Amino acid sequence: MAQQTELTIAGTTVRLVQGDITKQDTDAVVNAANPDLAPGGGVAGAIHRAGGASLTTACREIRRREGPLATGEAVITAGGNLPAPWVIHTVGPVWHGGKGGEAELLARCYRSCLALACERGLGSVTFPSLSTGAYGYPVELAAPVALRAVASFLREDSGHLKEVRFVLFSGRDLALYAQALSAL
Ligand code: AR6
Repeated sequence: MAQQTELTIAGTTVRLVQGDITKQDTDAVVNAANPDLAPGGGVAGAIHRAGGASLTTACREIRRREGPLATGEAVITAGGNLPAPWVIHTVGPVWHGGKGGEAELLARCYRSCLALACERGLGSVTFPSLSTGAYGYPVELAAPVALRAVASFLREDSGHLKEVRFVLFSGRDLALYAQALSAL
């Protein structure tokens, strides 16, 4: 069966691609951050490496001023050397088996990032698959939560957003997100 990788919701195209978050040319890319906004591994490591020292310094400054970032919240910095001019940093929930409100917290991450993007008048944003790496959230459970959160946000108020992109690292993850997109 052909995979569905695109859907337009209230004038915004939701698009799924396979690739690397640091190569995306949308107005913003989203970082799967830790509460300290430190480089770390996975998406965060890659974004800090590609963004360069100015990105890491901006994160350190926010951490110093505002303390640790709470799960589900989002902050924005310039993108440094990344193709995307902005990076929206959010902290996904750590998976503890699903009874600790993980789904609601994960949905809140997507909403916080989109709200910030709209507040800044951005036209496009790329998400990675938040929480499904080091934080252990099963991707087959995270994909429908992520896509439903984005869809319900866009149906309420999509601001200037023309595109919300998801970049999936593996073909398996892409297929699971495509399945969830088809089910919307
Ligand atoms: N581009 C796109 N997707 C990627 C990339 C990349 N360059 N690298 C990894 N992925 P993770 P989390 C995928 O661990 O679970 C960090 O150390 C990866 O395969 O980056 O939210 C932070 O500092 C997985 O599917 O994020 C935090 O401590 C997904 O992106 C913690 O990990 C998310 O994996 C956050 O964990």
